[in-house]
Amino acid sequence: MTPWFDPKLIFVGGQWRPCASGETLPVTDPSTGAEIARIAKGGAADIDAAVCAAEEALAGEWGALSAAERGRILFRLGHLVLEHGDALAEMETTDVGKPLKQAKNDVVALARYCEFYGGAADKLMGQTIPFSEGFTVYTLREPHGVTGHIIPWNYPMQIIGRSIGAALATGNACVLKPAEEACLTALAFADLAAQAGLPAGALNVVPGLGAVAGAALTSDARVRHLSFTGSVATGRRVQIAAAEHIVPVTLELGGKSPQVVFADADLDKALPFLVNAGIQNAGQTCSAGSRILVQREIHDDLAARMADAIGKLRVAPAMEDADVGPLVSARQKGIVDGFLAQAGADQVLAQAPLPDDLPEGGNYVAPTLIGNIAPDHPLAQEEIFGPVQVLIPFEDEEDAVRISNGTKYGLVASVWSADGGRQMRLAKRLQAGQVFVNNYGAAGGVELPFGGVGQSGHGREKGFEALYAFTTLKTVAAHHG
Ligand code: TXE
Repeated sequence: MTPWFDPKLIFVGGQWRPCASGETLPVTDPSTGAEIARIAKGGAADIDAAVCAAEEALAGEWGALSAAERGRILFRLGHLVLEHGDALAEMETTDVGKPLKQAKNDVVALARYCEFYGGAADKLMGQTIPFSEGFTVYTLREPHGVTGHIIPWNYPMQIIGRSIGAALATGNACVLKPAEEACLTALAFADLAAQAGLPAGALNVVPGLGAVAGAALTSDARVRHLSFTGSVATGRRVQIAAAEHIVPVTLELGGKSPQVVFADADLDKALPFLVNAGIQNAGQTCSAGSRILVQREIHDDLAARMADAIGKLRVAPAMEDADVGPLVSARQKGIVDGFLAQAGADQVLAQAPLPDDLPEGGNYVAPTLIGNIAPDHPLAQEEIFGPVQVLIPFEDEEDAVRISNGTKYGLVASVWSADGGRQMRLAKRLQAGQVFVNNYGAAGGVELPFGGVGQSGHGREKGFEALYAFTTLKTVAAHHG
């Protein structure tokens, strides 16, 4: 996998250039542990240059474009993403360690975001407001200005799409700080955006360490909106930094999302969702449905079915496109191994085998089903971010709601039941930003507003909602007598 651009450079003001320090960071293939490239170690000076370039873009060609023209650029960008789909997927697979077919899904999602927000760019409208005689009052939706985007390593393409797509559609100029573990597709996206005709400075990409480049971006007073996806601890820091300059923040901080399975559920339909929601991207998914709540009378049946399915999962290097690849880094594997060490032998209900011939330097963790566990156990409370599913029995609807809502998180939830009334009751009572009925995730749907409550964060991304987040509303009251 050799990128068509030089990954050691940063992309600022429409130009590729070295970062100010000239230092680089390694890009490691999680499947083997081998270094496959190097990226720039951007710092405060590079963030400063990127913010200057973004301000110039707003004052120049980018700021003067009509909404329809911004939309056209996003459409062209979506086409280019699909044209380069194979290269992008391979890049993501070797950078993140996700099986190739999952990276291909991410390519399609990125293109869909470009299409969705390209189409929406000229459809975001204000209102006219009936007011006193002698006035005409209307609202304008205006971009914030320079927007800062800090993204994690688990779904770079999807998160770039939902965040940058909406910000560009509404006329902001973006500075993107990708995660140090996975920067390649962010750089590729910047190159494709330039090819699509995006004016210089509208999108700037500066790889670098979170505590350095990321912190510089969050503390820059010229950045008028911050969008962050990552851990609760870093999200808190981002929000504190934003408070210094009274800047709005969108935070998406992951979860411990429950899937509630009632005795009347169609288990044949549910099973693949219950398994996949926990092992997709080796469980490194913010919206992973990783807590399976199951009604007591079908607990043993469902446990046996899940144990059988999880025990048969195939783990392999990401390019072999098996069910589960490695985790992104040795650090992430250490976190997940640490969680698994908290499970007693009687709590590990099933584990997929790790083949003997897996490369030694890869970050592999066996997909695992945990059961016999109290709802307040750390394994049932904390985001593990690895291929681990936890099974918890419940007695009745009341019990299910209590356990479901009994964590600090609230990102996604699902209810599996044939009872229409129960579906509606739980959809209302489950504390989450998205609730799915008899499915999980709706295949990622770019159209569907997404975000959390509690420590899963606040603000909404995706869908039309994101366009409101990336704009500020101005009310104009004209007195004409
Ligand atoms: O996250 P961080 P990490 C969770 C998951 C995982 C844990 C740790 O549970 O095990 O977080 O992952 C940038 N100022 N999620 O350490 O630190 C960093 O460079 C500004 C859930 O990777 O939050 C990267 O770009 N930025 C999650 C981004 O923040 C800073 C996805 C995320 O890194 C910074 C990823 C700072 N001081 C992890 N420090 C989800 N919601 O999907 C770091 N960063």
